[in-house]
Amino acid sequence: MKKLLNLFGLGRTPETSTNKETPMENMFCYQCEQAANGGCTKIGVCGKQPDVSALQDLLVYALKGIAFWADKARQSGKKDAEIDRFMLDGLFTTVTNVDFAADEIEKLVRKAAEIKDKAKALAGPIAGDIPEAATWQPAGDQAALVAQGEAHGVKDPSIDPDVHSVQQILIYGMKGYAAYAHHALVIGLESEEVYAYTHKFLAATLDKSLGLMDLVGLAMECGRINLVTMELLDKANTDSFGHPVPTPVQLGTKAGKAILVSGHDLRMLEELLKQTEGKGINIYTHGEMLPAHGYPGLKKYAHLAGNFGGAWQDQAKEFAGFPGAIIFNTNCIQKPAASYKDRLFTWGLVQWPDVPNIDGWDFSPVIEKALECPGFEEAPGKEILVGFGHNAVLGVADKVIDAVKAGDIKHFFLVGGCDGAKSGRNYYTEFAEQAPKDTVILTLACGKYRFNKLDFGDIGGIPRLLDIGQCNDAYSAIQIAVALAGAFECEVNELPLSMILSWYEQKAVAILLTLLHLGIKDIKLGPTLPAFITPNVLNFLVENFNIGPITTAEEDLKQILG
Ligand code: FSO
Ligand code: SF4
Repeated sequence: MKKLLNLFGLGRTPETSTNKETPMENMFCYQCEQAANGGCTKIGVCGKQPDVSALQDLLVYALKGIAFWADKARQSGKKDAEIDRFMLDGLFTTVTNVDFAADEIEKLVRKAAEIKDKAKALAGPIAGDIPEAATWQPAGDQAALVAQGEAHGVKDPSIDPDVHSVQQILIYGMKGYAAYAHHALVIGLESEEVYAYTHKFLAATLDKSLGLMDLVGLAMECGRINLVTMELLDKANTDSFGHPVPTPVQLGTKAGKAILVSGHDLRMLEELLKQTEGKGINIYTHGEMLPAHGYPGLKKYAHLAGNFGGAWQDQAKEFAGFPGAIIFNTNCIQKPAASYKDRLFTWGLVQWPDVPNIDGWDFSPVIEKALECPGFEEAPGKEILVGFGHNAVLGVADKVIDAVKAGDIKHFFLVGGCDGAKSGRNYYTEFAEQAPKDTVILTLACGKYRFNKLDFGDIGGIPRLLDIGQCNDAYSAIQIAVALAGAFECEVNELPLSMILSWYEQKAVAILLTLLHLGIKDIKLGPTLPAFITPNVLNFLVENFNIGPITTAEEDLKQILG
């Protein structure tokens, strides 16, 4: 166990497992993999300032108060669309690399106070104790709000550390699925079940009577709700844009003006494509937008020209070389460098101080900026393949199954998840490179940029690297695994399939909870374990799911294929 903890990098910061207050802290946040020494305490490694951190903490506190009343209201059959939808905005706003603007978060906190009063009126008189978060009122100015946020931060020494750890896992899982539910809502699909559980889960974090295993049960349920949400988003995307089909994507550039779109929201990309049609502007995808090229309803636009750059953490050095306008429609935005800040925009909930935000559907300022910029010369490049969603892969299931039965495909690896800046992430490149030639690699999310420009060849016409899509397309990966298990008349855990996952932010937490809810075992996780997992909770995960840390590509491949 001690070796395991050391491998995961646990035990490095005793205060995160004991919740002990440490003097001289300006803030405390440990929700993402970048967390400095178990928690960012001076300023976020992501660039989050202490005032923004406190305001985000206050927003989460306010959401808990809303959830308390909304959950009670639902128990008596009453609900309200504005309350439900506000929960998604609030949770998504606090996800890593989404909103860095104190003024915008202040607006949301004040709105949360109004929504709480609305939810309270909806619930009507109730019996029993009412938690402080449900009666909280916002202070007068931003500095006082920050002080309130500091008083309601992540740490809570009054709670047992293991209970607190699982509470945080639950909250981070909710933040993750709130992002997906938000994308589906933008397209017009929402789920009563997702809303009902969102209130139930957040209200549960205020309930002092719940023990460790109650919360573990809720965290597993959160994994189920994330699956429901990913299915909803899959339906929203495929109903709107068709099922992805295998599609080559150009990594070079076309002559002409250019706009770069980074993020996950496909509906926003579609609207921009419509508004730029015939204007001599080419649209390029960045980061998690890459899978957009596989959707028939998006690839039909001839000016969806290609993909530029790699994963999110390389934006500062890559964007300097993009001669057009750049827009983020979701995470992961970083502090803009002066070399491109004057042509940067955000959309929707994404905010950076002093960077113009498009609130709605009029992209004229972005288009005007692109027309002012020089644009690209013609410079064709390499092509990579995307578009292997569940429909495309299951369409050739017979071929895949025959290849397995004939011994041509010996093993499948799902090598996916988020990318990040740590050097240990080279593991994923090495793993993909060293995977034997008779194995197939399925990939998804931005972690794919560690190896998606390499040539892997094919096995009897089946590409050895299948890009399933964005992180939410973990839904597709699950569909593929379940279908293969059905074909081979076995459980998913008995398939020749291993999951090698990388995590960075809270959507990865939601997906991990989904995999645990489905009973998936033997997951290898890296580059380090979340700082919000205590040794006892880790022990639980190891004993029940045999989760292990990544070691080296050689060792892990040997152990898996042994
Ligand atoms: Fe990456 Fe960022 Fe998809 Fe995340 S762009 S890190 S899990 O937001 O969403 O994989
Ligand atoms: Fe640190 Fe991550 Fe929190 Fe940013 S989101 S403050 S990097 S733990």
